[in-house]
Amino acid sequence: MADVSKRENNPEATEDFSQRIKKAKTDHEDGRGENGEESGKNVLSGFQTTTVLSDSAREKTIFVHGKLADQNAVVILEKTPINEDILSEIFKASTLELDIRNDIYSTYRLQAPPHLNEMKATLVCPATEKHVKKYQRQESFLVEETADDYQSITLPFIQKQSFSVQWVYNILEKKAESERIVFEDSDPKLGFVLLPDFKWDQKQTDNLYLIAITHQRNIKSLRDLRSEHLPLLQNILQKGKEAILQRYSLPASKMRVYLHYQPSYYHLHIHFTKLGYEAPGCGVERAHLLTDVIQNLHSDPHYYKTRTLSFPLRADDGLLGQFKKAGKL
Ligand code: DD3
Repeated sequence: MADVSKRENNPEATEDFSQRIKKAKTDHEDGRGENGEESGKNVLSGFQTTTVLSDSAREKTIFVHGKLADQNAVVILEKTPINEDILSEIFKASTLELDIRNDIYSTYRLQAPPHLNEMKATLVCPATEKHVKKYQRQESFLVEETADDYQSITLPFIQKQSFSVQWVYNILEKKAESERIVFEDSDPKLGFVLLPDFKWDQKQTDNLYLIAITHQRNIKSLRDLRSEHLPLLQNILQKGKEAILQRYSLPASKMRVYLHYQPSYYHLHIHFTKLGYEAPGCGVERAHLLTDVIQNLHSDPHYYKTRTLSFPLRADDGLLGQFKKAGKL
């Protein structure tokens, strides 16, 4: 397994690239947050649980709704994968209690030293009703959205909602996460910022997850893509793959590069996840491979304007309500 914290100085790296990678990935290595002033302080100590929204034994996650200083908050706790690089230290420095011994088989309760036993915690505060709903376990329904449905149902819904993408603008303007940027092409038309998604702890490449966010702010989703965007999409595919190879030694043949439809935020972004990691939303009902998108736009400049697109919606999603109201379900 590649140790993502050990970066080789590749003399072949482009000038632009080598300039950008120097500072990244220094946070998280000591288990502290990126806000220096928050290091060591437990902002979650006052968290009062209201309900468990969902949990998964398989994914080792729990989504909790609660209150933090009188504000609504959502906390996500996740046990992170075990990294090969810390194995020898785990074997050496842990305490072990025998659980079961039977023939050649035995099980133990192992307590690893605290620094090898981290969990990832994500806090949304203040959380809106939408955040709370998003993590509630929900049944999904597949919707088939025609071009007309998009114009008459989906587009008005998106515009009325005005989902905040302030966090995206913060990234593009270097007001947040600037030290996490893996690669940037700052061209206003073709440019993008590539950085690790929130979901990735960057401890190991097994669950590698990066997002490319476009500098162009007027492309809401896959639906808005036309052949005029081909240079942008080609650029993201090409330079994104190169940057991930340089930084994480992961070749394109190990990567899934795709868009979500519907996306969770309406500012064009591309997902890069490691093949073999079943990232949430990488299934056929939501993911569109970037290579397919590029080909489809090559054969029909208005492919995504005119096609019927299928996607899943959760039971409590307002958009599902709109489709029902229009008699489409
Ligand atoms: C989000 C979709 C949005 C909860 C959670 C995530 N990657 C982000 C803010 C900064 C980010 C992301 C909304 C929000 Cl856990 C509610 O995602 C983000 N920064 N996906 C990065 N790097």
